[in-house]
Amino acid sequence: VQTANATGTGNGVFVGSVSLTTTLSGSTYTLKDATRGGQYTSTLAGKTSGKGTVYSKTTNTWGSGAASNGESAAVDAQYGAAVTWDFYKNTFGRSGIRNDGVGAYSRVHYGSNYVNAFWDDSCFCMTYGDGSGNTHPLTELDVSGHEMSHGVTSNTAGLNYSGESGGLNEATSDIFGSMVEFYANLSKDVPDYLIGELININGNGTPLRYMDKPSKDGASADYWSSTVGNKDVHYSSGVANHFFYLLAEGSGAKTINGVSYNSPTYNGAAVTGIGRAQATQIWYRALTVYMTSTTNYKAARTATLNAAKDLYGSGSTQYNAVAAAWTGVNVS
Ligand code: ASN
Ligand code: ZN
Ligand code: CA
Repeated sequence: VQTANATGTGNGVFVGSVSLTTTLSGSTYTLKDATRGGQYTSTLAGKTSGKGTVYSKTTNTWGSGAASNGESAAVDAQYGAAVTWDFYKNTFGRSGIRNDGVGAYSRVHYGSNYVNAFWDDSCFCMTYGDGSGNTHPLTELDVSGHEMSHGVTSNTAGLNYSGESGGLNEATSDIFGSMVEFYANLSKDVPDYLIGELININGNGTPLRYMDKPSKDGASADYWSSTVGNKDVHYSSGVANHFFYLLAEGSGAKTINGVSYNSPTYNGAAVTGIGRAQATQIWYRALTVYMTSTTNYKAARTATLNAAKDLYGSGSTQYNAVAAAWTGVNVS
């Protein structure tokens, strides 16, 4: 049989109506994208192991937008993998999570009432649960970008997943997950500095995390302290999430895409942001060139200053903004 790329239409739970590159083999379409390293999406149909069954059918329209249609979560996952691929390719020239042109596959409908999503290096794959009541899939775009960025981190800096390096690992995923959201710029998932704002994981409509002021979640750290490495990595990440927000957007009150932020600083001194594009380049270069498995917050300051020096020069506006943003989160 002949195999060719095709252009399908998806209707996801969170992404809305999107175009998907699929594969036509004979008269069967599969949710597989040969233009992005062969990335595909399969269903585990409630199981918790195995590669699952790749989505396939004789028409090239997928999902209905409703979570009750199992294909809708698959559309989100396949689109999330595509946008994450494009973000890394077009922002940094990185070809896939390992920079080897190979796409990661995604599995949806993992287990029952599973309220999480995760990256796994050993299968080189992404997995999503269906959330509480199996009605709230975890397939939001910033979650896709977050989880697949764990793969990038483990193939580059290799930040250990505990202590301060674990917080930096988690923050790297929140930072790039959010930048994937800005890259996609969907009208149904308006880009923001909130993590998981659409999946209603807390049951009251609040996001999982806030980058402008991480303590708004009731547990994350806004500022470095000598005990911050004792916190869960999803809370010690707050220091670096806050640093990145300050670097990109600056301190104080700001409204972006209709969302209001108010980012404080430790010393009360104002920080002027340099914009998302340059902040993103600085973090990526720090991660891929300077950070190692044991990088802590102090070393992250040095790593990002080195990256800013390489990219924009020592003493540049960008270099000085990196220093000011770290000082703003009590990392000196
Ligand atoms: N969703 C979680 C995370 O990426 C999974 C985990 O605990 N590693 O942080
Ligand atoms: Zn994570
Ligand atoms: Ca978000």
